[in-house]
Amino acid sequence: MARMVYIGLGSNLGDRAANLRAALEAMEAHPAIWTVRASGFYETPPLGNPDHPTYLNATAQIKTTLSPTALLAALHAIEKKLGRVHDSGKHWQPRTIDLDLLLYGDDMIASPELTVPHPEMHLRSFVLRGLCELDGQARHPILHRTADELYARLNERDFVRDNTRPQLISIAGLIGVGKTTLATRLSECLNAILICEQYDENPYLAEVYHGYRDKALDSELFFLSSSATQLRRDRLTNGRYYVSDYIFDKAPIYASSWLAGDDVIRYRKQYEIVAEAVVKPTLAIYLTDSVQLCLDRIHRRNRPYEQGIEGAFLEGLSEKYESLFASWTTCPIVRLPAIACETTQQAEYLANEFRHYLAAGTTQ
Ligand code: A4P
Ligand code: MG
Repeated sequence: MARMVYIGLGSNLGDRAANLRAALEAMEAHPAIWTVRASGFYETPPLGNPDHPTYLNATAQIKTTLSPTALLAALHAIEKKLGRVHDSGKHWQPRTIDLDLLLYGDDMIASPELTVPHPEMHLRSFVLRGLCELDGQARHPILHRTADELYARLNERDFVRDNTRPQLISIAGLIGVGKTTLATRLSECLNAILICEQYDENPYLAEVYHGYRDKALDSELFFLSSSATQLRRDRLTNGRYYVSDYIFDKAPIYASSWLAGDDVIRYRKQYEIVAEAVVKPTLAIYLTDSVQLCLDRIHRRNRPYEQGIEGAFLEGLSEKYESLFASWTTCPIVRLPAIACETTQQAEYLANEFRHYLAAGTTQ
């Protein structure tokens, strides 16, 4: 039976467009492969080594009766015919043509010579862009997300899993959206260290909420110094999993809501100094819900100083979060409605998904 398969094509040596066309023709010429469609050819910056030549990438949708391993052998034969030289000692060298097996129906394969779905495809815009063009509804059988959903998480960037840095998942979102509950559950499922914002230790916060604006700079600097200490690079272990119930980059959002005049400049200077030494997230989760439901939770949890928070204040924060994530390029950003993570089972399901974005963790 013929299976629907997606192939990623890349070239950054020689006549790149001719190389991609020749690879598509060679697939078409194979008696057991039918090229259904190819995406456009996209110029992409090299992932890995910025000094390498830029790539031309494309994605092809084919039908084949070949088994996955026979198909991989056929793709290698095409690479060889088109002049690809494999330098076994070196990874990711410039190449005339690279053919990666992205999806083979909804099969999941993990053998020494073949991993399907391609283990990095959900981290690469240069793969997903073409895939979305062909079929945005194509499903990743492990992540259970469509190509459109996975592509939207990358903001046109490409990422790599990197075990030489701490594996930090940071959860962002409005006050009362449920960040701490989700962070706690995810940290349990992932055996990660939980990092929680120390709002109850901030001696100025209650006064600020009660309208004493002259305490706002102290309050914001307290949060800044506390989170910069929690996330300082020399305190976190490379390869270890962490989940934080806030995202460090939200600090200026709150500061701009509370501060005015010279305080903004004073705060900004401090922020730039400490931000340098803070671990960047590997994955960001933006938890969303309606302002009304956030207000309901704020009233239910009944922290006295929060009871004066108004809908308009949350609307303003929400706009600022939206604009932060619209141009976010630090790591993939997962937008998640609060309703999708209310139970422990949902959290377990999400933890399994998010594991695919992290490098293999250390065991200590
Ligand atoms: N292999 C395992 N699973 C697969 C799969 N699903 N598809 C094994 C293809 N091959 C798979 O691959 C090495 C071995 O991976 C194969 O022998 C196969 O058994 P390779 O193509 O021989 O070597 P490679 O391409 O140097 O390594 P790799 O890991 O495939 O690199 P990638 O992932 O292809 O990345 N930047 C841009 N902008 N565009 C690019 O296309 N490509 C790379 C290389 C780096 N940066 C890039 C691009
Ligand atoms: Mg390859």
